[in-house]
Amino acid sequence: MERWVVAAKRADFAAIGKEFGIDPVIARLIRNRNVQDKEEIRRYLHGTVEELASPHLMKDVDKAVEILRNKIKEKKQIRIIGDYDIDGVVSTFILIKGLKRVGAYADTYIPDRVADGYGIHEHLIERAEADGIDVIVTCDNGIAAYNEIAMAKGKGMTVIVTDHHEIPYKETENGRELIFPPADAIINPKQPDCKYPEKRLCGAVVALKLMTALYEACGIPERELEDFIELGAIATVGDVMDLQGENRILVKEGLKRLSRTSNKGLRELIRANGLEDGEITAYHVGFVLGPCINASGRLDTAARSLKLLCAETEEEAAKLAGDLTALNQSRKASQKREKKKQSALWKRQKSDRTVFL
Ligand SMILES: [Mn+2]
Repeated sequence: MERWVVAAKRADFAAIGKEFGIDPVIARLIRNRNVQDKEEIRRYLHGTVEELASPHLMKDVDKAVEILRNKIKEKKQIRIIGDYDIDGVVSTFILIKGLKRVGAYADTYIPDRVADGYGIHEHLIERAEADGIDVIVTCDNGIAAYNEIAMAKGKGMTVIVTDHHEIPYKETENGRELIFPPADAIINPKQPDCKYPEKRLCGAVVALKLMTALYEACGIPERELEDFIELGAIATVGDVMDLQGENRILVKEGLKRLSRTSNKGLRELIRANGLEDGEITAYHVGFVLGPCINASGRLDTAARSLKLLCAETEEEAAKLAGDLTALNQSRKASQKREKKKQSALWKRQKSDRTVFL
C-alpha cells in the first residue's frame, strides 16, 4: 500500500486557512506547490480569465499579427501545419477558425504519424510550394525545424512559428547556444527574451494568444474568443501541462464551459461518451474525451479529429464523434488483449522454467 505524507513547507497555515476560508490542510497543500504569497494563493483559488496576461507581452505576437494582416489583405494563401496529437489538433483548429474569421485564405495540414512523422518536413515544404502557399504557420511544432524553415524561406515563403517546446541548443566553448529557426516571427514563451510571464503554456494556448491579438487588431468582438477557452483547457490537460498559474485558470474556466460548449463536435463527443448530464472534470478530459481526439493520431488520421472540431452540422458531428469514440474503444480493447497475451506468455514462461528447473 502507498503511504501518503503531507510534505512540510513552512507557513502559518491556520492564518492562511482563515483568511481564504479554506482548511489549513488545503493551505498546506497549496504552499507545497510553491504557491507562496497571498496574491498567488488568491489567484490559485479564485483566478479568472480576466487575469490572463496580455498577448502583446508574448514576443513576436504583434509582428506576426502585422504579417498576417498584410497577407490577408493581399489574399495570399496561408497553410497551418500542426501535429497529430491532441494539442496539435486543437492548435490547428484554433488557428484555422481564427484566420478564417478574419477573412484569410487558409488551409491546414496535420502530418500523418506514419507517412510524415512529427511536425514539419521538407516534403511538406515542397508540397506547400506546389500548392501555391505563401505563408506557413506552424503550431505545436516548428521551433526545432531549422532546416525545413530555411528551405521554405529559400523558396520565398513567409514562416510564422507558434510553439511551446524547448528551444534547441548546441554546446559551444562559450557555453550553451540556442538555435532559432530562420522564421519571420517566432512565438514561443520559452524564448529567454519573451516577456510573457507564463512559460508553461501548451501549443494550443500559444496559438490562442496569437488569435487574441489578431481578433483585437481586426476589430472582432472579444466574446468570440470565449469559444476557444474550453479548447485551450482540453489541450492543456491532454498535453499534461502543469496545472498552475494561467493553466489552472484556463482549465478551471474551460471545464465550467465545456458542458455547454457551442462547438458541435465537442458536444457530440461528450454525448457519445455519455457525459452529457453532470459535471465534466479534468479526469473526463484526460481519460475519456482527450484519448478520443488523440486516438486518431495513433490508429487513423488526425484529420478526423480536426474535422470533428470543425463540424458545422449536428449530423456530421455525431457521425465523427461516434467514429472517434468507437476507435478509442477498440484501441483500448486491443491494448487490453495485448496485456493479457503478455501476461499469459509470461506465466507460461514462468511455468516452463519451473518444468525445466
Ligand atoms: Mn504540445
